[in-house]
Formats: sequence, structure tokens, C-alpha cells
Amino acid sequence: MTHQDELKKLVGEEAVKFIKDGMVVGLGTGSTVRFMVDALGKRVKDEGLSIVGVPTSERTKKQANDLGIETKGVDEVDHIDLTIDGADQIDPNFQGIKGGGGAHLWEKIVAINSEKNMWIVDESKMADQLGSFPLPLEVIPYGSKQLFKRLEIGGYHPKFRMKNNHYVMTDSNNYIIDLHMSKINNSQKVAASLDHMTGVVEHGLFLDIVNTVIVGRETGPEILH
Ligand code: ABF
Repeated sequence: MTHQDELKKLVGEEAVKFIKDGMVVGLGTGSTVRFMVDALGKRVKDEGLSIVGVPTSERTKKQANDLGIETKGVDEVDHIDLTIDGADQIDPNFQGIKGGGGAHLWEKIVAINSEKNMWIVDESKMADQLGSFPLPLEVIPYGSKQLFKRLEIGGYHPKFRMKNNHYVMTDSNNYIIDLHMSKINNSQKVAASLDHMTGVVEHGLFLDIVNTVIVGRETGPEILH
């Protein structure tokens, strides 16, 4: 296991301590969350912990179900107590970029419907400023090439996310365009401009959403509120 994976496992296991019997828990996506769901499955199996998981991707749903964790869709529950998710980059104001795993639309839907949000990250995700991690956009395929041109003209440095020469498709069968902006000086302004672009379904700026961040460090898990 790499050092980074050890830090991911550390925070994944720490996060599970915050889950109480009877909770409805949003389950994020990504490799850090995979460690958390494994630890959660162990508690369900060993302690009979009774929770309902609300997955943010088909991948997470499968992992949870395979571990015997009951899951329901976001529209099948009347509330979500706590969502635990990963992140790609977090700035000192707890603003984040998510979507490196291609799941930020469902992640944001679950997050905004959660009473509390927690991000679990290894220390490499903490940054002084957002932007060096490319900002993901989920876009409707129809018209995406025209949108791409508008993003280029707008100085967003767009790139279609491809895998083996095919467009990466999201769980909602949309494309992803990553914006290589290097620095995001005003995240609220960038979010507002992207929100109004026809064809953009959702961007990966998660602003004023998270309540707690658990950072995996050499010295152990650092819990930030
Ligand atoms: C997910 O966590 C995504 O939004 C983000 O890309 C990912 C981070 O991945 P990892 O935990 O594998 O670094 O929520």
C-alpha cells in the first residue's frame, strides 16, 4: 500500500466513527471513500450497525451492496444526516473542487440534500488556492463541441475527458470537460459564470457546502471544522 493510500485508509476509518445507528449516510465516490465504505461494511457486519447509505455513483452503490450495506436513492429518503465524500482540492476557506472521479453531479445532489457534509482527504488535497486541479464540468453531449469552443474563447482552457479514445460518460450519460485554469482567483464568480452556460449540467466547484474536513497526515487524522 502506498503512503498516500495509508493516509486515505486512515481518514476513511476515522470518518466511520462519526456514523451512528439509524443514520442515513450519503456515500461519496473515489478511492478514499472506498476505504471508508470498507470500514463501514465491517461495522455493519461486526456490530450490526443499522444505517441506510445514499450512494453518489453506481460504483459506490455496488461496493456498499456487496458489503451488505442497505442503500436507497436520494429520492427514496426523507433526509440525509451526514454525507462523507472525497475531494480533489480544498482551499483554506473549505471551498473545494470535486469531480476528478466523474461523479460530481450526483455528489452535489446528495451533498446539498444533506444536513452535514464531511470530506475525507489525504494531505495532498489541501491547497492555498483552487485551480491547479482541473475543474470538471458535466455537459450535455448535444452541442458540447459548440460549448467547448465558447469555453476556449472564454479562456477556460477546456479539454474533453477521454479514455481509450472515447468520451468518458457519467452515470447520467453526459460528457465531462475539464477546465485547466491553473489558478481560480474568484471561485464564486467562476461558478456563477459556468452556471449560466447553456449545456453545462454542473461544475465541480463545491462552495460553502462542507462542515468538517478530515485530513490524513503523518501525525494522524486532523479534524478541521
Ligand atoms: C470524489 O472524491 C470526487 O469528487 C473526487 O474526484 C474524489 C477524490 O478521489 P480520491 O479519494 O480517489 O482521491 O468525491
